[in-house]
Amino acid sequence: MFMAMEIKVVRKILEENDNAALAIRRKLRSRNQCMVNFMSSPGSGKTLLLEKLIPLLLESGLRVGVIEGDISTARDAMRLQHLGIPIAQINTEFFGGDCHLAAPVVMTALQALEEHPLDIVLLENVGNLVCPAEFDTGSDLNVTLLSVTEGEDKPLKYPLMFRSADLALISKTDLIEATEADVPLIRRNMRQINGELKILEVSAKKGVGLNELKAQIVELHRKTTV
Ligand SMILES: Nc1nc2c(ncn2[C@@H]2O[C@H](COP(=O)(O)OP(=O)(O)O)[C@@H](O)[C@H]2O)c(=O)[nH]1
Ligand SMILES: [Mg+2]
Repeated sequence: MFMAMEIKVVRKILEENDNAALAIRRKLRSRNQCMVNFMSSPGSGKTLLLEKLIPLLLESGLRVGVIEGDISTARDAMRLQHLGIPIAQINTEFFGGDCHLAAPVVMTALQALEEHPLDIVLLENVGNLVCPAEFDTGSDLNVTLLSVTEGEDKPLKYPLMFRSADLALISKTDLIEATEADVPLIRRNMRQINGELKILEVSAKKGVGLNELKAQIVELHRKTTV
């Protein structure tokens, strides 16, 4: 009985989330914007990647805004502040300490960015390889990072995160030698979980793969907007 009720509650939460995600997609289309959701474990390199990627997008003439999701602190937002772009910070500790960004919260952040004319919104989800994959944020592209320091087996151990991704980034490739990471095995494990997954190798530190990533986002913008 208790179990049945619990399942019902979870279903209701996910249903509400899906409705909010739908509203976000409508809002993005009406504003001629697209949104990209970056997910990974804490420390895989999401913030540094954004810091290096955003100047390339700005150079292409695209107006970029960021939604930063964290349980606590505005540290990542502060790291991006020097780029001079609009940033909305969400701290989930004020919404029950969620380990992910739920769509209703993302909607609030989008509303906070509304006064700025933007083409692209980049969303840095809460660092976690499990929960963010369960909640549709209304984004047009889900990007999952896995750094070469995390172990080749992680796509197999955390399959939902790789199943819900459109694009996987194997990050920190400048550390391949030091970690002796088996990149072909990481790729095989990712593809075993999601045969459709696009995979890109990047090093934010050394600037590797960033132009390819930029090109994918420019193309996404072209496809989703008029
Ligand atoms: N060697 C190397 N270190 C990186 C790279 N990207 C991020 N880092 C470092 O990894 C740590 C975590 O990065 P951060 O961007 O905060 O990851 P996040 O928690 O996913 O946002 C920091 O010390 C970064 O400087 C990279 O491409 N190569
Ligand atoms: Mg970060």
